Parts: sequence; C-alpha cells; structure tokens
Amino acid sequence: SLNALKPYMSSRELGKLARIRDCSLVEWIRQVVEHLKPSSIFINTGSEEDLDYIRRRAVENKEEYVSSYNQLHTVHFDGVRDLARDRGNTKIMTGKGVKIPLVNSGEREELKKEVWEIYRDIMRGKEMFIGFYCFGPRGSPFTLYGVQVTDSAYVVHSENILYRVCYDEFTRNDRIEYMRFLHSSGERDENGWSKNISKRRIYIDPEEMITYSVNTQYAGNTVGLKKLSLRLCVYKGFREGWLCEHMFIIGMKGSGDRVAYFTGAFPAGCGKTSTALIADLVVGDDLAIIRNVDGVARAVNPEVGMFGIIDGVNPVDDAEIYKILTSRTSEVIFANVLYTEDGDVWWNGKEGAPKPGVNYAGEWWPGKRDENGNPIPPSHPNARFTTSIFYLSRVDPRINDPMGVPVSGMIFGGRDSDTWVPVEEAFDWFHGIVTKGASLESERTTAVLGQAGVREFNPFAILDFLSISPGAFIDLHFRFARELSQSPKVYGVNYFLRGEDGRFLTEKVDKRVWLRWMEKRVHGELDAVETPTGYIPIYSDLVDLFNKELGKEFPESLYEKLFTVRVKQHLDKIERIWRIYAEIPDTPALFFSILKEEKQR
Ligand code: SPV
Ligand code: MN
Repeated sequence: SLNALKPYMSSRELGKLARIRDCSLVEWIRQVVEHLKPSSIFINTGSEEDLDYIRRRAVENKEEYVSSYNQLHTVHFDGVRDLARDRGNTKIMTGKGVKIPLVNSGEREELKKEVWEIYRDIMRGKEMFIGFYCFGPRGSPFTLYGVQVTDSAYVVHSENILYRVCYDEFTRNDRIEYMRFLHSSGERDENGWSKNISKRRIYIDPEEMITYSVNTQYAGNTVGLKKLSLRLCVYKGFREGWLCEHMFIIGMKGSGDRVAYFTGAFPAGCGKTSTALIADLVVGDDLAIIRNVDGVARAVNPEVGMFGIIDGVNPVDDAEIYKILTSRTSEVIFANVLYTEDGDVWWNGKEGAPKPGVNYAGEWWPGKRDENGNPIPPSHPNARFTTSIFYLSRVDPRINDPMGVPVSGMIFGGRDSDTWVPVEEAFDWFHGIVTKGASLESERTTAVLGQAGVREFNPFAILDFLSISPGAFIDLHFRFARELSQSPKVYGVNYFLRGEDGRFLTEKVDKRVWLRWMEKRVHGELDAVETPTGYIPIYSDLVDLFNKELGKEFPESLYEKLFTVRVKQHLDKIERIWRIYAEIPDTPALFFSILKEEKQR
C-alpha cells in the first residue's frame, strides 16, 4: 500500500505514514486515495511544525482569513446554504430492511454506492490531510480513537483545537480500534463555499465505524470527531453497555474540598452552555462518555475544545468567553461572523458598532437586503467560535483524568413556559430517565408573549444524533444503572417559566441557586418537598441559597409561582410523550408503567 501511495507523497510525508503500525489503515488510505485522487497528501503528527502548516494551508486555500489583530484568530465562512447541520441528508447506514424509529436511515450498500460515486475524483488538484485523534484522555479505557481524512485544512485545524492529536498512539500500537471519517468539501465556488450542495451527504456507518461527509463545510457536518463520532459512540456504547451522551460535565464545589459532578443534556437554546459556564468547574461543554467503573458511574469529556454559538456573546453576560474571544493570545476560529474592512471580527453582541465588511452571505455589509427586503445581519445566528477549553479559568484539571469524574447527578433541561418547575429531583434513576430524560421537550418558538410555543420532542437532547432507536436508548439507561452500586440522581430543570404577563419568572443567574440546591441534595444535606412529579426545594432553603449565592431576596409569592405543580400541563405532556413512544416498538414496558404511575399520582 505504501508503494502505491508514493506518487502522492513527499518522502517526508511517506516517512510519517510508514510509522503507522496498522497495515489495514494504510491499505484503506490507499483505496481512498486511488478513488478520490488528491494531488498530494499531508500527515498531521501534531508537531508544532505540522500544526503551523495546517493553519497556513487553511489561509492559502481561502478557507480561513487571518485577523489583522491576532495571527491566531481566523474567520471561516461555510457558505450561505451550508450554515447548519443537514438533518435531511444525514443518514445512519443500516442492513437491508432495517428501519430505526425517529432516526433517518438508509440501506448501507445503497448509500455506500451513492456516496462513493460522489467521491470519485473529488480531490483532484487538492491536498489531502490525514489526522489522528483521541476521543478522550490519553491512556484511558474510555477513549476512542479516530482517523480523519479530508481535503479541508479548516476541518483538521478545527480538530487540532477540539481534540487531542494522537498520531503517536498509532505509531506505537497496531491494535487500536478506531473510527474513520472521510470528508471532502467538494468543488468550491468563487466564495470558497461548497458548490454542489444538492450532492451534500452525511452518511454514518456504525457497524464499520466509518462516516462519510461530502459537499459541505459546516463543522457539525464535517468535523468527524464531533457529532459524527457521537453517533458511532452511541452505537458502540449500546452494544457494550455504556453511555455516550450529548451532555456537559461540570463540578460544583461544596464545603472543604468536596466536589459533586453533574452531567447535563439540554436541547439547543435551553441554557446548556450558560449552565456549564456558571458552574464552579468545567470538565466538558458538549459530550460525555459515561461508564461503570467498579459500580460507580464515571464521566469523561472526549473533547478538549468548544464549538460554541457566538451570537449574543457579550462582555456582561458572558464575561469569560468574551475575554477569550478578544484575547491577544488565544487561538480562535470564528465561523460566519463579520470580517471587517480592517481585518477584525464582529458578531452580534460584540462591543461597539461594526465596521463595514464581508458577512456570512458573502456580501459587503451593510448593503444588500434579503429576498424579503430585510437587511442581512452582519453575523449569522448560528455563527460559531472554535477554541480550546483550557482557556477557561475554571477548567477542571481532571479533564485529563483517564478514569474520568464520578457522576453524582444527571440534569435534563427543557424549555417550556408553563410545565416543569425550575428544579426538581426525580424519585429515582428510572423515574428520572423516563419523566425527565426520555420526555425532554423544547419550545421552538416563544415569539408570542404568554403563549406557549411549539414543543419539539428531543429525548436526552440527542434525537439528532441517535444511531439506535429511542426505545433502545432508554433501555440502555435502565441496563446501565442496574449494574451500578448507586445510580446518579436525576434532575429536571427549566429556566423558561413565564408569568401571566409573559415575562420570564427567573433570571439567568438563578441557575447557580438550582445547581447549589442539587449539590446539597446529592450530599444529603437538604430535605425536599415530595410532589407527584418529584422532589422540589423547601422554601426556606431557597431563601437561604438566594441570599448566600446571589445576595438576593426570594419572596414567597415567587416561590409559589415557580413551584406550583401544574397538573393539566403535566397530564398533557404525559399524553404527548406516551403517544410518541407508543409508536416505538422497542420501548421498554417499564417506561410505560412509570409514566402511568406519574399520571395517577
Ligand atoms: C449542537 O447543535 O448540539 C452543537 C453544534 O453542539 S453541532 O456541532 O452543529 O452539532
Ligand atoms: Mn451539541
């Protein structure tokens, strides 16, 4: 295989590839190369020199533009039709006739044939980059490995920030099990955007642990180790009896050196990032691998970077992230923001008025209007930043612990104006998994004051990333807990309750009080009020916590508004959730009996 690759590689690059111990990996690379036909190949070993080379190539390829204020700040544009994950064209590859409830899937052989046809000669005249990564800390039994093959320097650059480069592991060991990610941006137009959007495909093969992505640049579709590996990881965990979750991992400090760790799943726009950043310690902001270690659930963050929404990030509400994004020494890739005429970046939320520049639509801003006559904003609502998690002052050094952190509680955060209380503890793991995790919903729109928006079902906040049936995913959580000596507690939170006037009843900072309450609960320090749907805080405890944490009063009238059990809304919700799972054949019977009990209570 190496010999066949000679024409594509300098002797230096060939030398790097020759050190890879797994012959079948090199053989796969040969097959890919002969089909996609890149003009050259670069191997990323993670050395400073290689990392620099990739940053430089991203700029030379016009995938990134350098800020004139910081050489390590770059701007990337995905293209105006390529600004988000493509649900419709993302498919899980399955065997013949296999359908996964609520998951977009297709037959493996057919999809493979289709995507390989699209790949034919697609890298002609382009450089291929090959990167080796760890999806987790080094030397950890939690860690998965991944090999990225792409023609996008932006993709490898992102991965160099978001993951640990682990080339050396592949040179030492020929028995690594690894995921493979094959990506091509495809032909690019004069803006540098993927041109053949109608041939955009994201196909995921959990059996062979390989993902295919083509004619797209948006990181959620292309950065293999992000959401593509999440789907592979979910599947592997399902087979092996552990959990791969779309969850942050945070720590809350208590008295002495006591720390309680929580993982948390929130659908987009429900406060996931802001909860992670308000905590005492951050281990992860997006993904968690949770395994049973000697009867204890322990969690590892497979990532070391953040791919966060930048829209609205401002110096008052998001001081820490803002500081990182404007620092002279941080490395950041800004995606789909405004690249101003003086080479600076500007996004909605940044201090000061934006200077004119090029926006995500490839237009000079301010300038053109969209087809409805509205001005095109300077930066896109899904504009993003990619940066290292180690810039956070409260990053927990245990992010590198090969055995992860013990999980005391699992938090599920919904967005509804009228059902869930701000914080509630489930009666036990099973009750929590059913009524909090598996029942998670988020209001899509709250545009009309006082009126409930459309509720989107999003179990465990992972619906978009499931490679197995939601019923099987619930069953996995049941199985997982049965082997533990003590299950984590399960919490539901809701930051979006509204009063009769349509205004939010809680403030952003109140999250700290709910987190503090959970921290004290897992240590058995506080009693609670038992309600039909779970345990809620006692009023006097909250008076105390509001005072200590935020120096705020907490009036009893507010307590009553917040912690009323809204019976009709709960019954409606149970009805909605029941109807969804009634259509999912492998939903465990226990799920329905727990839901029925809740209804009766
Ligand atoms: C999410 O949508 O949950 C994200 C961004 O974290 S993406 O990588 O696009 O999935
Ligand atoms: Mn996410």
